[in-house]
Amino acid sequence: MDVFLRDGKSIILAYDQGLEHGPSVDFDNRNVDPAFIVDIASKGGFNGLALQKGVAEKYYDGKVPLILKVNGKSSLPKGEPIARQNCSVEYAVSLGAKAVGYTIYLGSGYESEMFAEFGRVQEKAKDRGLAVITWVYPRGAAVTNDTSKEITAYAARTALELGADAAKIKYTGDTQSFAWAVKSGGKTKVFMSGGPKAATDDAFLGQVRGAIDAGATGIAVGRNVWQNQEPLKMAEKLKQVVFENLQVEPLKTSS
Ligand code: FBP
Repeated sequence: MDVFLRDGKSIILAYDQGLEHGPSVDFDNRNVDPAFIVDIASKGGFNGLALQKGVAEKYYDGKVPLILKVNGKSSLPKGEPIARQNCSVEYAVSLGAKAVGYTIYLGSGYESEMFAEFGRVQEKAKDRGLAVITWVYPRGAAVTNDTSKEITAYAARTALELGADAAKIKYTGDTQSFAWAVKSGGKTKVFMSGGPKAATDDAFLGQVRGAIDAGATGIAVGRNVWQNQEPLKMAEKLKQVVFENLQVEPLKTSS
């Protein structure tokens, strides 16, 4: 994971929403272009960039360490969520990835299939010297609240138990409860996931402050950066909060 860290902390830019949500939900005329995001990643000083393989093949410029998402799904199927592998670890290596990313829907009726597939991906990635980052999102009929203290801690712990180097999980809404998730993750580094764009920059920065104060290693976010009218200014503020301890009121807002 060291390649993704600066002084033990990290800001990662995520751009797989084109697959996960579809272009008409999240994108405008600027951020629909992957080149716009790849440019933000390097100019904004991000420590990692998460892409699906097709975007990486055509747009990745090698400037920011790549996290290759090796599974994913669209938003169209209904029912219990499952995201299957769509890219091999070997192919991720050939694209220059320094880590693989894998989403697990904790609590889904298909959870055990994702656990098994993740296990195979994790072992191959370790063999090839890649870091393993898992997006652990509690989801499905069995999950009533995906940002509670209990379920976020379960998400972080699942990542530890299954061998991930880092877990990307939703924010609980306050520092104290998120600290339990960070503690539950043990040596698996915890990253806060962003969620839909917050009402104001300060509202989002407050969440980031809260997560970092809780002991999170960093953030792995997308929409709150590249949907911002001034993504590079947002990147600067994020770096101040994460690396320079800028104080922002840790707002009690959930992602
Ligand atoms: P955002 O910061 O834009 O929420 O991105 C984080 C992320 O995990 C993406 O990598 C992924 O595409 C998306 O959220 C998944 O969102 P959802 O919670 O709707 O499945």
